[in-house]
Amino acid sequence: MGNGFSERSALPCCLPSLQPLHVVILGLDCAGKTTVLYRLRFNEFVNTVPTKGFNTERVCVPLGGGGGGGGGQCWRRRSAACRFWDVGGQEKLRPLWRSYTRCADGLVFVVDSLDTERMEEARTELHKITRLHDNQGVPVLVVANKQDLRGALPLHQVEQLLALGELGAHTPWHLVPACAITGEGLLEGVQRLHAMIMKKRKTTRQQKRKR
Ligand code: G3D
Ligand code: MG
Repeated sequence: MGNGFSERSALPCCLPSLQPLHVVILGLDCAGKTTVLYRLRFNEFVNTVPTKGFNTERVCVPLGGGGGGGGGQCWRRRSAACRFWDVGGQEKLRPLWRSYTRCADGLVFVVDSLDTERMEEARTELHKITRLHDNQGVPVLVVANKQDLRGALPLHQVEQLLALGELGAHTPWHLVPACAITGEGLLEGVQRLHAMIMKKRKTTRQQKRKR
């Protein structure tokens, strides 16, 4: 089932004046980052071309709460405004990632679950970006994309190959299986990312109060 959010993006709880969360979508080239972005924004598959710079979209993410999550609209449904930045993943563009993640509330790291050859490269980039001083503690949603394809690695193998357990206690993460073509897994994933961001904000506030 597709899980796009555009239909709900006109909800009154997503007022334009609210500061949207700053979420950066990273990953190797061809992992499916731009497909993820447009699926989130337009609730449909959009044909992509290789990203030279970046794409950005504001998306209203429904936070559910009404159970089920499908079906008709609920005008009281909570939602969160997010500005997603999709940054080119080619090797020569990766040094630019850090300038997009500097003020990030959350990261989405997309991997091609079929591309076993480049899993190690993906792991290196993921660990490099999360270790940067500015990104310490920033929650990460890892999207194991292209699960619709035969031969896609199962979740536990993606977790192992990306060494997610070594991200460190300071980096909250969540791994979700997904298909950006249909949107499967994306809503659940982004909702988990939102929950991690809110949890982190709460603990930061509590720590500040204690000081
Ligand atoms: P990128 O932005 O990370 O570089 P893109 O990647 O979003 O441009 O996607 C790269 C290719 O992967 C595209 O195909 C796109 O349609 C495909 N793709 C993205 N997500 C999925 C998915 O979940 N399943 C499948 N089967 N394909 C996916 P082309 O053919 O245009 O190169
Ligand atoms: Mg792209």
